[in-house]
Amino acid sequence: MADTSKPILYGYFRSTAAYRVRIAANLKGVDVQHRYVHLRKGEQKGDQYRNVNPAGLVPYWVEGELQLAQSLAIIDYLDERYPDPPLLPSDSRSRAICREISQVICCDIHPIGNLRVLNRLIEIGVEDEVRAEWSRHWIRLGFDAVEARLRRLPGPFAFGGAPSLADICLVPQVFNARRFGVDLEPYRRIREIDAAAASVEAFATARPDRQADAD
Ligand SMILES: N[C@@H](CCC(=O)N[C@@H](CS)C(=O)NCC(=O)O)C(=O)O
Repeated sequence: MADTSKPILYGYFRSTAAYRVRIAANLKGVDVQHRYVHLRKGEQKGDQYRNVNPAGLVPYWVEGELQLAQSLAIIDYLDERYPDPPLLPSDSRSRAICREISQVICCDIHPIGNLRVLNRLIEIGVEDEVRAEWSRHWIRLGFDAVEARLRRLPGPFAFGGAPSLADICLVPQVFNARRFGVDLEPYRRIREIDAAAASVEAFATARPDRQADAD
């Protein structure tokens, strides 16, 4: 029987946007019920899931009357509802830069390599290797901007010793970059963050291969 006391997170193990929310929920110690939407099988387009989220995307957060799409909105909500530990730095300039890094990933990189975009490229006849290079291109361009910014900030995370929203967005994108074969050698700070996150339980348990729907 479903446990109505816990928020529900609709996701898919390889979805980087759902991965962000898993990390944030873990950092906040929020126990969620996971519901899985198999994106490769197209379950996001079926009536069953469209009745939940008409936009047909994951993640989707259901908590009582609250139904929420968009990973950044969900993470903002979690950060307000469970202020400890904070996901944004304490001073306003660093907070702005933290949002800048997050938005490069969530607005400039992720949407261009999303499944429905890649599927559309298939529909219009773009070859496999050209599609893969398309994804790598946009990841590299975004990572160039993020890396340049990170080199001006203290490690090992984006803002020193504690993970923030920027790290929550970056780590799933690194997972995705590896899937597409992006050479991460030029991105010293990005690799440093990924390595630091690997030893934090909240990040480790959110990894795609640790999810019940992983195949
Ligand atoms: N901006 C949205 C993006 C959501 C999104 O595009 N999710 C992808 C998985 S990472 C999805 O559901 N794709 C299904 C599809 O493209 O058909 C967010 O941050 O939540």
